[in-house]
Amino acid sequence: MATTTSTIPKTAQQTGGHAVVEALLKSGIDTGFGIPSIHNIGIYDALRQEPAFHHWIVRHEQAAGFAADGYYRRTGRPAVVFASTGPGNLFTVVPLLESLQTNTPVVLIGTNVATLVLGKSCGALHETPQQLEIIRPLTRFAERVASPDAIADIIAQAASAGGPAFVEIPTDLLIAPVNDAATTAGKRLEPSSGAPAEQIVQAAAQIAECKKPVIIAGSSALAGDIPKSVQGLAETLNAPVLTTTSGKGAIADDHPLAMGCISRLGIVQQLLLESDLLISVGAKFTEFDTGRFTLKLPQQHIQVDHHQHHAGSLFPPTLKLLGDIDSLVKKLAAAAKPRVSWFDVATAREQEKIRIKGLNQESYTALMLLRRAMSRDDVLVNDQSILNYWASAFFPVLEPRTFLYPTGSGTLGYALPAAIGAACAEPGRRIVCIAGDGGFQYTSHELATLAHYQLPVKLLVVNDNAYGIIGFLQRSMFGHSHEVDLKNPDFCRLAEAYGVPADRATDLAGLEQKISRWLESPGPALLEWKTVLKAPWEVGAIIRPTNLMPVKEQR
Ligand SMILES: Cc1ncc(C[n+]2csc(CCOP(=O)(O)OP(=O)(O)O)c2C)c(N)n1
Ligand SMILES: [Mg+2]
Repeated sequence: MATTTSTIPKTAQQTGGHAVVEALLKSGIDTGFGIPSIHNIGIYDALRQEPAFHHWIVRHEQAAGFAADGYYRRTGRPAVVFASTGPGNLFTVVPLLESLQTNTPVVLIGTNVATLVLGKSCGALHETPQQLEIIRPLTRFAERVASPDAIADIIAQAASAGGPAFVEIPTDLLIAPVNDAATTAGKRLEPSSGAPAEQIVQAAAQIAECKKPVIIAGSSALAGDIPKSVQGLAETLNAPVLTTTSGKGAIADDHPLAMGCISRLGIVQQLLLESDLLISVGAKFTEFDTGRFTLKLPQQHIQVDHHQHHAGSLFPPTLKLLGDIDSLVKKLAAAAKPRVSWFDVATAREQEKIRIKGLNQESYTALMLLRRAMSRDDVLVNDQSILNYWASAFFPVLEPRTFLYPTGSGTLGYALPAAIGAACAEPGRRIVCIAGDGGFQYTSHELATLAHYQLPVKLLVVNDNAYGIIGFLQRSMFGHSHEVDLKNPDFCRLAEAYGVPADRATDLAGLEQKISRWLESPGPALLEWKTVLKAPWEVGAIIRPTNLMPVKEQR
């Protein structure tokens, strides 16, 4: 990871706050999102003096967490969240959950009360019982700093934790002097060791013996050169490539071997039933993607992943290769002999397209309009709404790291702040963001951040004045809906009050007419689409699984 050198003059007295910023830069982290508070002002004073570090203020610590998550997913580089003792830290727990479940590295630098009153239950400001223990389960690494001299080492470990990490610093340590030598130590957590050579030989033999290989790429297949290596393996084997929802983009959807996302089941299930070997690469098989765990995998399943953490699932592999994903995939490709194709991807996809188009659903048409209006490398950030479920299943993604989706927690309110994180990663990059009226209101205050930095985030709010998907579920299970109707504000006036230009479409034709002006305007823009969409399960675009399958019945 590239590191940045601090520009703070070394003659000045170094404090714990300086040590934090310096250690972050040394660990390759130069971007953070947060809110200053009485307990972390020591850090903010160091940030003031450090132009190499890019800090973005948001309007809620939850948004800082989602922004850091979005920043990583867009760039592959971790960002930091600065939060304060108690409420500030606790507001980040849902983002930490999202990042944990998707192995997204983010570093929460949070404070605690001063050392003198730590653990005393004496009514100190923001005092929170067992703060470290509340947050620890949502991280891959959580540690309290006991002295300013320990800051550098602990931050270096946090930055290399391979998932969310929490560094808790009692507030007094941030303004206490630091021993200069100690801030340069910085040890990193060891990466997981590679798979033994015999396992690679075994995997290569299984691949050579199989007749109908399929590849599924997940979010860990988006990093670095892995997409190219996966494509190389697929081309050698002439194997169709599927992705998980968070792995969308690991292969360009217009590649001749790309078979799209597993969440749409149907054609995916047919392909997997025909196949005799699955190679999954950095993929997690979630309930959402697998039709409530009902998806049937081929008899043989070679799982390639980079860490034990990532491997646990209700879909156990028959052979597990843990280690550096890129080199493992390259080794498998080098050992494989070129073969002819066993599955007609183009025909299968064409037939599916005709079927889905024939359902005449506005959701699908709108997504195709959007795809045509967006460039290949524009980014789409999702919330949890009916249009997002369609996007998981059917939106074609053409580049790695251009499709963000809260698959880890399934939380509402992810899209706008994660889009902000993605937008901060690359000035000028257009980020499209889709949310429903319900989900949007979880974090709509972040319109202020959009306007503040004039970020080119184009927000589509699909307004059905309802928690629409829940209404569908209720009607389908109980025959009635209850407590799903919403009385909403005027979203256009709301956006305009924040300084974000807004427009409204009241039907699909209006959407089509307004889409290019909305996407091409400079800076942020909100487009409200008033409509009532049908869930993909309601119209048979995805066959709805009825029940959770017991684990035994998976194979
Ligand atoms: C934090 C959180 N609370 C509740 C839910 C359950 N939930 C999933 S989708 C949904 C409805 C969202 O409404 P909206 O954003 O308007 O999208 P729509 O379903 O109407 O398309 C709800 C309540 C959730 N996913 N996350
Ligand atoms: Mg809605």
